[in-house]
Amino acid sequence: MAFELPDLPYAYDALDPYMSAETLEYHHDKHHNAYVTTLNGLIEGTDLAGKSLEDIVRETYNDSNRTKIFNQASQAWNHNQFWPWMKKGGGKEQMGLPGELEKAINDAFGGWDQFRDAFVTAAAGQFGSGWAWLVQENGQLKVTATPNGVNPLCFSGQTALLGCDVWEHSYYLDYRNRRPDYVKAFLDNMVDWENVAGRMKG
Ligand code: MN3
Repeated sequence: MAFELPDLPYAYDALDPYMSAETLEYHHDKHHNAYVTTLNGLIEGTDLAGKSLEDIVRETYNDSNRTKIFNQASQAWNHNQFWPWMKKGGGKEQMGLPGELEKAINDAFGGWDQFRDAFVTAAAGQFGSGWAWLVQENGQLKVTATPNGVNPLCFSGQTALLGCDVWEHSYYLDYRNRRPDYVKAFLDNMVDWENVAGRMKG
């Protein structure tokens, strides 16, 4: 069974003006689709065919012979998560935070403002392409950043609660070089915080 590109779970213009229809169309239909179709070609007829995306990511991470497969598999997984991490009417300014998530953020960071600063700083400080994450590890929330397609599946004990794509293809049409403004808009006006809260364990 080959992997398939999941449909975007909302209309192309659902996140406008924070993320344009043009960005979503290119990002989903071209970039995400390319990760899926390239991955399918690379694993066809190998021992990885038929395995889950999560298993392929974990098995190929840091394997210098399978870097190409890791890059495509991790980016396919990342984007599968990324679209449902956003919604029309999302973001803390528009929907607030679910109570249990607000409490966990307060416990870990001291408050929303401190969390937001830490996340934006991690995203802005990721040199080149990569992702910023809110992860849960040993019951504790923390912010991380990773290069290229590397994601929390690569680190045992980490659960990805939220990831922000900071590759230029994610924001350059709408924000040009202003990556921090994109990340602030992501947190404040795009993230589906119910989805994030639903990933918390314990
Ligand atoms: Mn992307």
